[in-house]
Amino acid sequence: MTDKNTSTDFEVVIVGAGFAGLYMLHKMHEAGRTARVYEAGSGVGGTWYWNRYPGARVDIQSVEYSYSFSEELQQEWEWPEKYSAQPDILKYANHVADRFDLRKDIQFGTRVESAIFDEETSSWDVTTDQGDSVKAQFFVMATGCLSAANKPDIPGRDNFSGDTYYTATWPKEGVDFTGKRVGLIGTGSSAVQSTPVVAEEAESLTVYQRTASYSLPSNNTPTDPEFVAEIKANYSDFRAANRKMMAGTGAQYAAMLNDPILTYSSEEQDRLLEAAWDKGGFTFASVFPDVVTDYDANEVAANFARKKIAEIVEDEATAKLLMPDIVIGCKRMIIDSGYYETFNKPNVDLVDIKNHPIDEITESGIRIGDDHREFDAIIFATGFDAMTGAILNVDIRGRGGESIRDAWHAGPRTYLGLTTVGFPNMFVVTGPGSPSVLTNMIVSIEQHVEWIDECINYMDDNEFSTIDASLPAQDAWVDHVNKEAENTLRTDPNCNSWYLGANVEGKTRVFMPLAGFPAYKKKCDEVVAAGYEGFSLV
Ligand code: N01
Repeated sequence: MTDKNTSTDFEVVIVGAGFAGLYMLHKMHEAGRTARVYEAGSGVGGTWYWNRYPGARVDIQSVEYSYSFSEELQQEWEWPEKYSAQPDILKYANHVADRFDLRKDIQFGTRVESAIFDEETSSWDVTTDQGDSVKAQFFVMATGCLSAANKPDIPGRDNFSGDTYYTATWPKEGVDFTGKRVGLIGTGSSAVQSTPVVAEEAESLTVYQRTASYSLPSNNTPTDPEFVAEIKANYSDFRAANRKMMAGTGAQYAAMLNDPILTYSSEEQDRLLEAAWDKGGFTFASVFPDVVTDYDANEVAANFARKKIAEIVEDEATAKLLMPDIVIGCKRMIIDSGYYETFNKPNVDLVDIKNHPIDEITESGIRIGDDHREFDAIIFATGFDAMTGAILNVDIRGRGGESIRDAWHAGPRTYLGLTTVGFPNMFVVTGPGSPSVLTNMIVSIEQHVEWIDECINYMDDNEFSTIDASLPAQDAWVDHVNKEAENTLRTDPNCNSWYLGANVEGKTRVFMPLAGFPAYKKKCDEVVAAGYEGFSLV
């Protein structure tokens, strides 16, 4: 099929059918454009398609972690729980795909292998592992920030004769750990969510911890019908209020935002932190504005969290090991359902590997020095090559055949987190240099998709065929993102977060997202109002 206007096969090729790809496709349908989505999985849902590990659930309440673009959709959909579990979120993604008739333009089971910019025609030549070779004027990477699994090369990894699982690519049919001895590597969100569920089933569970994490109780509940009715009565106001928040979420708790923590007496600090802890979820993380900017303030909140661990975990030595020694909030906070309590179970054990990494994975288990433990299954909850991994996994070449891998060799460089110089007509949804993972992802996805859609319409209306960011604009933007990061404790040298790429061996250490949704959105709107300032349009 050849598009009638541009002699390309499609006006837009979109990579990924997660929440970003689905909405991008919907906007293209609304605008009457020809579009094709390529999706490696056999279904929609992106992160919620792949991350089917036991206990997977969202950490932002579902009335917020859902699309706002359709009033009918947000009115009709019912979430069973405050923080929905992965199967319910996947159900929602499938509902959206059907309701907006999206499947007809999604090719499943297809991984995009390369995208080469053709300077003659100002379009992209895209190839896939299924033998497709198509041309499109616009190329949109909707590949998600946390989609390329990090599979650390621990010696002997492939020698294990038992079952090996990665939380980021969990088997569709599920796994039954009943009667099994399980080793679990990692203590990030995926590990913290799966630990209590695996511990319920398994004969024994041994958790290998390199860095202790701060985890907050979700206090998840079944949906409160009164609360939801109240929101649905004024859903657009509720969404608008959240968009005004730094992270695009949490307006409901804005009243709890207080003065700097250090201005309170220690009794008051305790009382306020206790109240935030009891409310559950990210309330605790956002209750004081200075916790992510001031070391002394941070230590107050961190000590409170450590005290909570000591209260919950009965074995003193285990409690001590579980107490994090890093800045609170420098890594993404975790929301759990009974994580620390799990270490009170007789079949659960914690092995600290901070000072002595795993020596090898053997045929039958994991060895650290003389300590060899045998397992029937090993779970790698080892996270992702975040923000850039999925982009760099595709062989993308822009002007002059320049590879994006070369362009980003010292860390990602973007203008607005949406585009990168030398790669015209290519957009990244929630790319590095945008608020993305520091926000409710759906809020950021909607804002990016709408910006891209508006940009393409503008190009059409004004008969532009090519858009590219300018180098000075991009350089200034990268400087801005770096400066903003330096103003927080998230770049603390002792904190090896995936925000910094520090969880992946050999990856350049650079803070990739940009905090502050409202200011970012304002900037994007100003760029448009000024006739796409910082871009060259041809
Ligand atoms: O990954 P992580 P994740 N040897 O990178 C350890 C989102 N998410 O999948 O901290 C031993 O946080 C690593 O140790 P260290 C959310 O944004 C959301 O858990 O690097 N250990 C760490 O403990 C989250 O932040 C939800 O020292 C090794 C763990 O593996 C993001 O995804 C649920 C190792 C990886 O933790 C990533 O979370 C799940 C090695 N060689 C995920 N390599 C929600 O709640 C790594 N580790 C919505």
